[in-house]
Amino acid sequence: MGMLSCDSLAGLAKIPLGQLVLAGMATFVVVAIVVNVLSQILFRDPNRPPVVFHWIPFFGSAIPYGMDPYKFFADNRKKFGDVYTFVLLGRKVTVALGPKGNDFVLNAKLSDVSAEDAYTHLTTPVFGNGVIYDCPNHRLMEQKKFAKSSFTVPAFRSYVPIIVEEVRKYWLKSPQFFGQDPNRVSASAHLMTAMPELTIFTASRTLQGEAIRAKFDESFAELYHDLDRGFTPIHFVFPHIPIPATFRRNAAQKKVSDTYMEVIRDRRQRGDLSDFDVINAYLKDAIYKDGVRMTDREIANMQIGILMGGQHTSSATSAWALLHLGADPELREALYREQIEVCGESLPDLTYENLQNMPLLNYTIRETLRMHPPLHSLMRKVRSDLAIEGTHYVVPKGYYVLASPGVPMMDSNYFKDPTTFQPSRWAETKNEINLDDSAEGITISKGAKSPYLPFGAGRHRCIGEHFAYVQLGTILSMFIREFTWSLPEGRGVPKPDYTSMVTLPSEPSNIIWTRRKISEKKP
Ligand code: X2N
Repeated sequence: MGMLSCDSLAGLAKIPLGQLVLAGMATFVVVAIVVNVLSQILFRDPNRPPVVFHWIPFFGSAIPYGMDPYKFFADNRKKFGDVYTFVLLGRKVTVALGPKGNDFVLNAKLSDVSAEDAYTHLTTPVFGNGVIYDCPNHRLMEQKKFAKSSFTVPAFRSYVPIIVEEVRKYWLKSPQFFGQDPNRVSASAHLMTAMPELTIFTASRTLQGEAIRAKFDESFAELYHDLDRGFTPIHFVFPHIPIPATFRRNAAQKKVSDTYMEVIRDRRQRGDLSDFDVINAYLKDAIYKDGVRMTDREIANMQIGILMGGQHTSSATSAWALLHLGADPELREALYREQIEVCGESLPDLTYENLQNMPLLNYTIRETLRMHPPLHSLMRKVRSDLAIEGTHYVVPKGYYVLASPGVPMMDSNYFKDPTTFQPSRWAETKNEINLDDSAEGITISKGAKSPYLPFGAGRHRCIGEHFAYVQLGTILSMFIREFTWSLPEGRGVPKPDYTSMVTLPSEPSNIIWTRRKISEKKP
């Protein structure tokens, strides 16, 4: 020890400062890693879920989780079972897998967990203040109710013809879908451009009205694009990271919100609230039980949330559905026959009632959501120490809990040949999935214990499910009636990409479209 003498100190003085600082930092990192590794090996609290081994503190398992969450969940399930904790960029996240895990996270008591504490850093800069995850949960519960009149059968009945019209308009102005050229038989279109556009046009027109829809032909598309680029896993981790995407997100939020406020004032002035859209729904109903009225700003921000919610999830789902149909011509033709059986040989414009009579179409959507639920991780932040039933584990306050409904949806214990896209599997299943828990031989009836939860469960369950089925059903019907299509040569359905907010196809799939009417006339 006496060796650390004047000699070595004198030696140190000769090393340039920069190198000393670097060496110091390197030493710090090495010590941090060693301490982190040793503490994982040596200090295992039997009352905490096991921790996924990671070399680098803070960073933790960010890379394997971020690259392929389902592989990460499966690998660690083999080691630890259904419950374990991993470190994600400074957060401790306890995963709870399987139907019971879904129930544990999604049906947890309000006093125990909070969605807003988990999500607000990401969503509030995008949606704006005062709504969704930027308010107490009882406010969100009422905000969901205020929107209800836009998600009723009469509303859906009015939406279907509007979506039909929007899809036609889109094809006519998009050269990728032949544009105005009546004679072209085949063309190719980039799916991940087309589906987000079709989704935003149809959702904005139905849920927010003509005035807002019209703005997407001008400035709004670019502004929403800026909001999208601020709605990423990076912004979940670092909400205010000083990069251009963040500044643009903030500027776009103000402009978009201001625009909605103008439309809101205009609507109020004109006093015509007859359409079913969500702006009207809030103009009519948005007074909380305690007498507090939602402000125009809050109603405006709600519109952003609703459109962002519908946008990513629906456009990803329609893209996956078209990809699977492109890979399975027989299924696509069966869907075409269903259109004719239900609507008649001349295929008059689709109605909401028609959609209700198309089981294969609805099974196709259901199957797409089984294999590609848009959200792979649903999180809550723990507010007070949470015991996990049937174990000795306690998840402490400050941790996150994570449910991944997609895990049982791709598990052979619940779905035969889970990696095969097979809409007909749903014909054999009762509407209500009552899981027979084989381990305990008891039938579980509670909602969140279902193995099929693409729309979540509990108080935060999706309110957009039926709208999604109407929107997807109508858009898919339009494609099925008009085109045959196939995947680029030698390609199958692409692998998923998990690096954005929703699970997307990893390849920019250029689909080859052929128009039925023309190709069937000219043999
Ligand atoms: C940097 C790869 O990528 O290692 F939109 F009104 C509107 C919030 C859900 C957050 C999931 C973190 C992933 C880090 C990867 C509305 C319709 C909603 C529902 C690490 C190197 C949004 C999942 C956060 C993945 C973090 C919030 C959506 N219906 N829309 N390293 O939901 O509902 C809405 C609701 C979520 C997350 C993640 C990484 C109501 C990497 C490489 C990189 N997360 N996360 N919606 N990671 N890497 C929505 C729920 C609401």
